[in-house]
Amino acid sequence: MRDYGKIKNYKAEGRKIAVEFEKGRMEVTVLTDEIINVFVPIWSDDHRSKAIERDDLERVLSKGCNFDTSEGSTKDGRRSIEIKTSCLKAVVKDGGSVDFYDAAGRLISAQFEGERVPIKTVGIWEKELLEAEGHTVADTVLDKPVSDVRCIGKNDSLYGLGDKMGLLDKRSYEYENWNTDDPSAHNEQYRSLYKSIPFLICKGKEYTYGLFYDNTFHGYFDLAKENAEYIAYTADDGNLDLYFIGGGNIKSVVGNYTLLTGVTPLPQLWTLGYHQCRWGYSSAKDIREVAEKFRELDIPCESVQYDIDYMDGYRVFTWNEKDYGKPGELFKELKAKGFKPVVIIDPGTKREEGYFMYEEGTKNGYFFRNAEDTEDYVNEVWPGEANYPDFGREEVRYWWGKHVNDLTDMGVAAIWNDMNEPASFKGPLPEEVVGHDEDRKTTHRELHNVYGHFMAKATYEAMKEHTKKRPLVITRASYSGTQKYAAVWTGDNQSLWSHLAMMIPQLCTLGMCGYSICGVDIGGFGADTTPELLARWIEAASFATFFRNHSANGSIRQEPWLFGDEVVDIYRKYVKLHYRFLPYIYDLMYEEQKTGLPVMRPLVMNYEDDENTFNLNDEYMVGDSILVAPVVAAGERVKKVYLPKGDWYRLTDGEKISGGRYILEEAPLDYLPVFIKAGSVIPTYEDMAYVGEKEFKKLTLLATPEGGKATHYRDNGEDYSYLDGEYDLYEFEVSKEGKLKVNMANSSERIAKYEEIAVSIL
Ligand code: MIG
Repeated sequence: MRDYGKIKNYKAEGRKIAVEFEKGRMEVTVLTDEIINVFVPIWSDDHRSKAIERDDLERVLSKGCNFDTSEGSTKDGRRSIEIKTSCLKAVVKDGGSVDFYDAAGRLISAQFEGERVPIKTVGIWEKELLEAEGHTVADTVLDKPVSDVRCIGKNDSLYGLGDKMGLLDKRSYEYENWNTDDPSAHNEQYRSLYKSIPFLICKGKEYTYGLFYDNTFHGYFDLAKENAEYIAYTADDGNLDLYFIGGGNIKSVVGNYTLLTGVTPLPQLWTLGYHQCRWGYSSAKDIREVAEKFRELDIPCESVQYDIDYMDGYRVFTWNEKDYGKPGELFKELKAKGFKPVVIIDPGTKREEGYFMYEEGTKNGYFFRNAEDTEDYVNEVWPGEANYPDFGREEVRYWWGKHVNDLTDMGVAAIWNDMNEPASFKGPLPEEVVGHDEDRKTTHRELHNVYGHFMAKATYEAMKEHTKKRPLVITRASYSGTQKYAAVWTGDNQSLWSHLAMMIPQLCTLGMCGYSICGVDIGGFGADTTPELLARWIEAASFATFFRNHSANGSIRQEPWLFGDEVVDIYRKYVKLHYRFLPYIYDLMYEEQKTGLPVMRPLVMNYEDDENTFNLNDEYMVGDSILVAPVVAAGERVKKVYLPKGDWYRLTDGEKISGGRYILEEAPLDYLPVFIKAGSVIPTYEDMAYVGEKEFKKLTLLATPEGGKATHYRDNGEDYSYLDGEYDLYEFEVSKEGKLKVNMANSSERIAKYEEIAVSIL
């Protein structure tokens, strides 16, 4: 239990209240009326946040805030300091506990002041036996330098933590934040994956709040697993740097979290389309054949991506001419057919005399140093012995960025960052490995969880500056705030039904953590997919913002045409469905710039009072208007669908169905249950083979018989001219009779106009 002794004094300065205890100190800072930071300087006097950068902080502070500070005492006679805004009240007490109250004066998050009692007690000898047998026995370490244990309600739900496995409601799980590349089949009790996002949402009956523990060191969450009464966050090092986030509901908590750490920037339109990939397209011929087959079979596609095979001996920023021809040649050839080149880049840089990356990096001291700081640190990845760029330094990011520019000069349209946990074949990087956070020398202990973050930042900033287009960077590892720089995918899943099912909570959770552009490997990366699994997977993923089929070398190939005509037809149908709704997805991304709310979201985000949604794992919503209920179980031909209160319309036949209940939906293999909420107006496009194939001349507004309103955004889909007003903003109103009224809230003559805007009543 935390005990800093009695409060000695406190001082309010601007937004900050510095509290001096007998045995420690704490700063409470009011950022907005809905965000209060509690900072205990255990490791450093300043925050050293990687998630909240200077621009982010300015944006937050520009919101202004109002609060009062007063002294009081607790029921048990302890001295306390109360900091009260219009929305929250933080109460700092003798001993160092901090409680939070909402605007109605309800205690919503009290510090747990008892002793933690682990539920599992495995004796040392038992542990040895179990481990000898091959079992992993995790230590329950309670005594960590950074610790925050908070009471929660018996029935509270918990959401968040990024890409972690497990159900949507993370209650009763335990997790670790330590970015991990583990190729075995990710299962429900995995404690860590590739990303570390220490952001949680707690939802009780009468309150919802967020907890963001901004700390990049190895962190641990016990989410009411060891004890139903509390949740515990601990870390090996760093500060206790808690942002308590109010707002009253999930949407505003997510909005506040993205206000703090940034939103996913508006992407280029094409990036939201379909992508094909495989580790093992090992020549120009492979890529060309796959690309052509998509056109031939009339399945829309934007890119056939280049995995590590395209490099010369896995040396980053090189090109394997033997198998892929002259650099840029294939790009040009496929560009004529509408394909955009997307290439993978790993951080591990081959150690080899004469190789330019090695020479430049070594000469300038751009790589991580060993624990003694006597020489560059060496481990092994795909190219063999490799060094790790010290991405925390601006100079190193700039250097890396110049090579990224060489790629974009060659024609590369998007970059995919892999292995940036970072992965290492010869055991993990020791925590003492030396690197930097900007100019400050530090160790991997602090940097590990932000390695991918800084790499993504290096890549994004270079692409943005150099190409003047909105970059697509796809990263595997990330931290809070990386959403400003990159889209994410969930790494190496497998062709398993359980992994298809897991996609829904995983992507919904990433969305609740600010990652509005995210996806999983459709069909499954490892192991061998089956016709039925692939069909159900493309259906289930058809509204994903990162929409890519990818598979591993060594597994069976995963292009849809290898699974027979039925699968090809299903595949085409759902890729086309995705493109039909592309303007709606893009509109949601436009909205997301302002609200931070994701495209794909769990039902609980939209229907927070409906307990049937609290842990609904096999349905999701796209914005507020579309409900998707994919079949994610083998052999299932009837889907149990929960429709929240209100009226819904089945997309395929327009039948009206009243909600607030479960329905059974016949779901043959080629059918994805999709329902449109009454009162929706949804912009849709005509068929296309890829974005850019033809002008968007016709927009069809899909509306329910009630009519309704929609805002529709259109820009050139590529660059930043929209920031100078080069966009059209349509306000549509469809009457009950199906009559359309159009108002332009913004209009630019540089943006092409629709020749026809039609209304289609469901
Ligand atoms: O050690 O580049 O998650 O998407 O195809 C495997 C090869 C390295 C892991 C990525 C996967 C990619 C693969 N990579």
